[in-house]
Amino acid sequence: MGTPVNIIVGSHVWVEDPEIAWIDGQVAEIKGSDATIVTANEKTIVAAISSIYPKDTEAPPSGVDDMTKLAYLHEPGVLYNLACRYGLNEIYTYTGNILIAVNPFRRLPHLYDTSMMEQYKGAAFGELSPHLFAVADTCYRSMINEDESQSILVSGESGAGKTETTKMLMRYLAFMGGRSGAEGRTVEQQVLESNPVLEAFGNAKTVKNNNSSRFGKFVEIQFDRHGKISGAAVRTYLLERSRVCQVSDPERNYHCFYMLCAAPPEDAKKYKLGDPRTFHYLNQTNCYEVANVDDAREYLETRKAMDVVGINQDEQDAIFRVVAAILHLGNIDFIKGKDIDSSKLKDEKSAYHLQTVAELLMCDKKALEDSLCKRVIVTPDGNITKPLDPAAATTSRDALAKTIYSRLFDWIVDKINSSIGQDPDAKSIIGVLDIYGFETFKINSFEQLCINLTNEKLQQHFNQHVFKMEQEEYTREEIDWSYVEFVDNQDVLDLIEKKPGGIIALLDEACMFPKSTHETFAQKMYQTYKGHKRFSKPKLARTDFTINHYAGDVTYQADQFLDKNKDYVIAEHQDLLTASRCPFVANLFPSLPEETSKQSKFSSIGTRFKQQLQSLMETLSTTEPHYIRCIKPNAVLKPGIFENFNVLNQLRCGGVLEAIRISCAGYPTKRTFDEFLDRFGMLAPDVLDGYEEKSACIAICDKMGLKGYQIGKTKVFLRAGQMAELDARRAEILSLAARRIQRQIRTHL
Ligand code: AOV
Ligand code: MG
Repeated sequence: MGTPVNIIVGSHVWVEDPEIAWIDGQVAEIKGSDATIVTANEKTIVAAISSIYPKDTEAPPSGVDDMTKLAYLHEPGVLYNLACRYGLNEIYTYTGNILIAVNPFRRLPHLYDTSMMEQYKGAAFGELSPHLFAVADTCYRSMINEDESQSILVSGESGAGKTETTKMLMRYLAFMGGRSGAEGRTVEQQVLESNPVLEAFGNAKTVKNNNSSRFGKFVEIQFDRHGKISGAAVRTYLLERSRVCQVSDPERNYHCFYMLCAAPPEDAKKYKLGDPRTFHYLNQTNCYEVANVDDAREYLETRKAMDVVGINQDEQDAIFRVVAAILHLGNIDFIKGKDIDSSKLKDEKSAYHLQTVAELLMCDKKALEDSLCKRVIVTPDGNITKPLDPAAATTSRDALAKTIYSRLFDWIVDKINSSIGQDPDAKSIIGVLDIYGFETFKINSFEQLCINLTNEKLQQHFNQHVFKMEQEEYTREEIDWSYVEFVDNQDVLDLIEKKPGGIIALLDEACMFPKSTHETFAQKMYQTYKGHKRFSKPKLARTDFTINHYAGDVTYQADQFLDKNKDYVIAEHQDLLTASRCPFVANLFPSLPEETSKQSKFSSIGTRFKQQLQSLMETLSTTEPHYIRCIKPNAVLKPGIFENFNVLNQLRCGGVLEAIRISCAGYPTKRTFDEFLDRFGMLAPDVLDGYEEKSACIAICDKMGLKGYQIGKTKVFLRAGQMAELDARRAEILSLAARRIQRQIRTHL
């Protein structure tokens, strides 16, 4: 960000504060490179001049609706502006054409009703208050007018409001592209109703969000040549599988499990369900309810949404039968069997649940039991059956539950796609991306690496876009921008995904080599990336490694990387379910070609994810992007609380500060000739008469000795710090004038 060069005694400035990040104050004294500042709460702070920023004393108290209107574009200015607006319930703010949305954590129904949509329809961007409808409308109109596909990229951390934003965007697009008066199940209704269906199976209550999406989603809405919605496709990314068998307080498993337990008695009875507290996959945590959510009602709503989306009664039945089977599966326990290292069912209860699972999945009970507690080993001399000990049998049980659940989820996504239908002749698309933001926890594993890779990719896309927009403005104004540079994050991307040599490639190699352990994998990384700018080994670490991401350092634990990267269905499980008498279940496990089935060939989750991302980026590159950055103002999920440090960190992770840095590398301050003269005409009153606007601006800049500024066709472009320089001169003149007046008053007295 720009270095403020001109700070003088009396300047209003922002200075760092350990409690609220930035505090405003006034410079009382300057000594060498330090300034003494008296802050708003009457503390005296000495700080290096290079670490303080000028404060715009003329900024409106209610903030500005576009950050680029700030006289000083810097971190404290941006933060303070957002905080002011949030206090007034203005949750949306632009930074150029990026929309920043701060989660209100309270319902604001008037903000999203039909009359609001009517208002934004066709309104010029920036004419009305910032709003996600304005972004959606711009998107829709550009698609129609410029005949170009569009995308809206929504990002932010968990609970920031991405999914709510996405749903509202889709509503607006359905409003614009729907067929008024159309009867029955319209494409746009199906598109909208796909949301509750996906949420029932892919969302869960977490520490961070009561309705957290545990998968990424890209919805591609297709439009015909009349601008009407003609089809849609949903792509999903990396559903969190571990949640199916492993949850901890205060989180829950996927919503659908609780819904089904709360279903009307005839349904619950059909699936032999009841109190969720009786199921191991649900009772590892004490959390069964979500505030303001009625699972019984959600069940009926989900069924209704499934109807709209085109999942028929039989299919719905089968889906919930599979969900119920997973719950019963989790209640099958094992104890030591007769033979060494073998296992058997623990008790009558386990036998009952085994029986129930077999009934629900319509498979053979004995075959189910064998698939859980035995393995067939292929040897050159034929197959040998090896028993599993109770711990291994339990792992096998959980693996089966996870596999079935993730296949079920994929089936639902495919079904939604085929039922809504794709329009092969679509003229253009609008894509909406709702994907997990940058993550850094105490313990970061393989999932975080994939998530953060996604964010690195999107960040690169974002930077290139911001940079391009900036350059376009310079070109439009016909100014020279040849020396504006920006740092790319290609080196981090290479570190993670380059083939060969990247982390994912090394991981795949380790997974294919039977003797590898997470230790050998870590050693290999330490050797390969020794001295890499973006990679480091924490002191004393044996398997941890740190990546220097654009949003900061993240230390990953390599412990479970190998396991988590391996995607295979255990052959016994595959065989069991392929043979199910229920066509729905059998269909989830289509039989594999002979040679792959027995060897349970390794397939890499990391590599598949990388390819999915690649294909997403290719799609995005054919569209004109629009960005929405969601911000979670506090960690307690309550209205009215704005935590400065927390927000700053998100502005950093969401690339907002980076976007500002990029624009600061060029000409962060742009003022039309008019605005410029209004503010600074007083610096050279003589030039105001006679000169036309443009020459007057040049005359003022030259008189003030500015170097490197540029004059465009309609605007003055100032380098970082030059605005402060001019303001300081202005303040000087104003205070001189004030003193002169005071003197005059005194002499007259
Ligand atoms: P996320 O999608 O970003 O998190 P959500 O969109 O689920 O976050 O939002 C979290 C919660 O914040 C919602 O359930 C609402 O209660 C509230 N909320 C968000 N946006 C609004 C809004 N515009 N108006 C009112 N309330 C809102 V995650 O999927 O966890 O990454 O994984
Ligand atoms: Mg979400």
